[in-house]
Amino acid sequence: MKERLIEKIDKKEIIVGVVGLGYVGLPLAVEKAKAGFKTIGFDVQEEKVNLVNNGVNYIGDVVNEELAEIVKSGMLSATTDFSRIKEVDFVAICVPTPLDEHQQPDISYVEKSTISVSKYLKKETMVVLESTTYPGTTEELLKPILENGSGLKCGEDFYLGFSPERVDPGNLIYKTKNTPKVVGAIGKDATEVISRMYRSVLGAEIHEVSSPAVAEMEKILENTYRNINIGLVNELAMLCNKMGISLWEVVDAAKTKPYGFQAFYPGPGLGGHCIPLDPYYLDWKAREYGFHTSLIQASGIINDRMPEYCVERAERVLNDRKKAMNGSKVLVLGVAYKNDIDDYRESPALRVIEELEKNKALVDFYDPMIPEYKYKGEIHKGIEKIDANIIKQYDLVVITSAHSAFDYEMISKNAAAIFDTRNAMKNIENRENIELL
Ligand code: SAJ
Repeated sequence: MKERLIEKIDKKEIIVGVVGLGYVGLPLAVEKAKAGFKTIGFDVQEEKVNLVNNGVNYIGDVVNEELAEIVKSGMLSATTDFSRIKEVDFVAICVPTPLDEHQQPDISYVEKSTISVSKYLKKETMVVLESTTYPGTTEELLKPILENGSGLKCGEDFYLGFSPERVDPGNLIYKTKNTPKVVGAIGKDATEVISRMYRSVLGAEIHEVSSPAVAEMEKILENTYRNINIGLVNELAMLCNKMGISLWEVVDAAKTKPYGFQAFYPGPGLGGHCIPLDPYYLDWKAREYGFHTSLIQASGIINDRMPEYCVERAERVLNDRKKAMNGSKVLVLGVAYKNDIDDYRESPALRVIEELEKNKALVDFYDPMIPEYKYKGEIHKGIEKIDANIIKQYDLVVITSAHSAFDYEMISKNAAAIFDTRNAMKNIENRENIELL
């Protein structure tokens, strides 16, 4: 099997399947097709499948023209028909791994996709999970499903591995193509062949590890590292405010150290579909070993508290101007979970708005990239635009995403008061109406 697969890889005869056409799967499918492998995208959402088949892009990190071209050439197509898995020799599973309402892992998307794949898995296929998950998922969950569903034997009839996605939405430098990738598979042959498949597509280092669990754990470490360091600066921001010190200035000073320090900055909380969630996959698995990941818990407590803390600080800004939060007009700028993207999943801004409304403030929001958002089943519509007259109408402007599209000079000149949770106003000289987190 190994030799035959290596030959098919080198001759680009491998048919690729990508399950899940989201912010990980679609860029990967495009890269595989661009590298000369006929690629079939699989998704349960007909709308995504139709957009892809019409060459219409919906993922910020994919180049519109590239998608259109690669689809037109016939190298990439999409389907909801999972029976076509029997056509592929390599399948990457890139489906969401969210948390449920109790912050417990929801592995159901991975499970369902793997069951679908297992029904049509044929001999001499490589199967790779890319979704961020707890260490053990590939060997304990996927392997038995694939073997039982297909009647095939892992390692003899198919290869199975884990290769974590590394996508930083909006990152203009590192894309799927040029970001180093880790591969951990069950058995040396599987590792060699799966790594070779990735090397034939990506122009970056492919780092092989000894098992899927090592690869699963390293991805969780990457994101937990960010989660905990953001928790650290959020906690220090609350302390520094009491001490009359700007943590932003402190971090900028600390990052002059050319080694051993990476700058993280406080914010209104942790957004996105990875950093706030992934560490809880490890925390959940650790308890199987009677182990509690105390730092993940501690960081979660701090990060989860930031939206409320920001509203308390906003209330103080109004109070300093003899205004009650109750009845004050507040404009929230930016609902995206981070700057210059149009994604609001897990965005802390939504909880800031919720808290402001609970305190009976009259809240509007404006985000040039997000005209409306859905939260707890309700649609929230933003105002159409901002200008000097509109800004003047509010008692307080709260900046929760520092989009570069905002005119910070205009906002500074016309806002009665500004609570800046992102240091977006860092270049504004006149600070008298600006309060910094
Ligand atoms: N944040 C802070 N302070 C910081 C950095 C980030 O409050 O110093 C906040 C952001 O505003 C955002 C959240 O944390 O709400 C997550 O931000 P992020 O910069 O980690 O970006 P994500 O979640 O879009 O993408 C991350 C990747 N980002 C970077 O490495 C910079 C990376 O961690 C993973 O490849 C990716 O998640 C993933 O898919 O796992």
